[in-house]
Amino acid sequence: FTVNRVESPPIEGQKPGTSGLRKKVKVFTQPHYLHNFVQATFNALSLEKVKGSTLVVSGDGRYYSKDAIQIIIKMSAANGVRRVWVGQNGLLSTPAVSAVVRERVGADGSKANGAFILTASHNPGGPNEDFGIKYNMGNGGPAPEGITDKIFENTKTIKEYFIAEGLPDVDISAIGVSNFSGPDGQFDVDVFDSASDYVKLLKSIFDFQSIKKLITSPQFSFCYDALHGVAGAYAKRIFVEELGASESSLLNCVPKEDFGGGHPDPNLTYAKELVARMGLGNNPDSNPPEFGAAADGDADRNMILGKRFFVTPSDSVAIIAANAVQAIPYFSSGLKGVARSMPTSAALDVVAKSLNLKLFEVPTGWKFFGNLMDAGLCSICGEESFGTGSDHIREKDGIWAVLAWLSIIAHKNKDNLNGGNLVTVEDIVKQHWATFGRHYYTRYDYENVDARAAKDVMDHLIDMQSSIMDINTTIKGMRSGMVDVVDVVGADEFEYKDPVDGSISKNQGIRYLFEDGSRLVFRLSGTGSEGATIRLYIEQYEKDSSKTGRDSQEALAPLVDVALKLSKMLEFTGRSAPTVIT
Ligand code: VG1
Ligand code: CO
Repeated sequence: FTVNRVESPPIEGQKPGTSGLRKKVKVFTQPHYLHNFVQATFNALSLEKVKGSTLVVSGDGRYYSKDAIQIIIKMSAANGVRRVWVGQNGLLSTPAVSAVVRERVGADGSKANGAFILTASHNPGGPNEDFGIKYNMGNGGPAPEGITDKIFENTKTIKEYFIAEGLPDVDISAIGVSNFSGPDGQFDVDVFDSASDYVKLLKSIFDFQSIKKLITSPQFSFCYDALHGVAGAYAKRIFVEELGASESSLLNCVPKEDFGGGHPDPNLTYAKELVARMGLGNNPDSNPPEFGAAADGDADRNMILGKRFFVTPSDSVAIIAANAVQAIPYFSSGLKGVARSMPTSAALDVVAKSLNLKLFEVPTGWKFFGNLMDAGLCSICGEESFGTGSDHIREKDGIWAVLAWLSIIAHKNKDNLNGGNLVTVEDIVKQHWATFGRHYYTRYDYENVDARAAKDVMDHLIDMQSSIMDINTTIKGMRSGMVDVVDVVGADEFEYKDPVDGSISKNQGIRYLFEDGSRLVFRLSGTGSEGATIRLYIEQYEKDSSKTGRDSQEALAPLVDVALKLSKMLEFTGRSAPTVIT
């Protein structure tokens, strides 16, 4: 092949968000749009580093992925990349990409230097929906802000990109290596099995035998919903072939370009089928399984459910941390530390305190956990947004979280699987609350709000922060005679200083902190592709074990009321109710 230099002026709006660049497919398919972003990334990494490198290119298989992969292969070849690794059919979950970057060794002994992940995660897919791309570094984690800022700067000044001419489309459905030669010498495309490296890694972390014993025991029943995302490419291999689950326990496990028309977000609103199967929501099944879980489009998120029981993600990470050393072989020699994103509830903090572990509070987005893990400061981390993971890779990991839960259930029932009463998911969570107290938690999302109105809400919330006294007067006024909401004692915008490299990230969410540890957090989403999404996070701690069994929406109602009035949500946005409650 030869190298073609294509003149291409900057295209507006290519700023990577919380997790890469996500836009409507129609935006991505504009001439030069994807090309400019890919070249801007190569330029940000520096062309010397790109030359001779090995790159992984794959994703959740959503619409436009196949075309995008061929474009990125050709641009890689033209920019001097030595080899591109592609998961079969272009499929690799986000955690599997991270595992492949860290663990896979090519037939010629090569290791990967980085990866383009093609996903818009939990956003819907299809010709009228979303596509996305993000770059991960040699540690297998998302590019840090220093790099994503540089990419964005480059997209604003770009003049040209390079693309191979005379390089045929590579058949990504067939495993094997194709060799080509260009001006810089040889260029290879290596299409490999999407699951094997990842499965091998998971088997080195968990005790598959004890999980299998649980799954195949008559007291237990299991269900997994991939919402037609890429988790389906792993579910059969792991849950059925390795762990003995029946095929009928897998729901929506065939990956589809449009996720079957659904919204591949594992929460109580969008994972309707699983929710019903687990005996929750409208039309609940009458005989639900003991355990259910779901994943998002790129399989880095997880929702954990018990029989008629929902585990909040903030509780989930706390419970995994509290039980990891006993239940998961990978952690048997102890945890290095734990971390959560700022809006995630402090349930993990209470566990950290009792286990005498370091706890880190980082901004939203997995990229902030990577430095802590690379520095050996953190073993387990999580976000309230259904993201949980550990330092086995540098992304959150949906299937890892499911295996962590299965390990804990197996451990709690190890002497119990011959006919005793199963210790259930609900038992485990309630026992946890009894020991550590409960953090009532809910998140309200206002999706697709007018961008101006969203900014007004935020500006108003920041303005008010100048006087705590006024805030408290306002709250007392709106709840006259009620004593269920205590005083605000602090209000700020969250700012993070990375303890490893000292970098500072500002404006990471508006916080109102109450005397009893309750919190209201407001932030704008950085993963949407249209308009703005306001996220409101509400949390209240209850130590008294006689009061930890309430319905969470009911328990939080007074605080929700304060949040909505304080932010003037209805006045600014015209929304009387959120789009999604989790
Ligand atoms: C959301 C979540 C955040 C998560 C991010 C990427 O970001 O809140 O916790 O890390 O999505 O997850 P935002 O900026 O929209 O709040 V994924 O599974 O979309 O890669
Ligand atoms: Co995701």
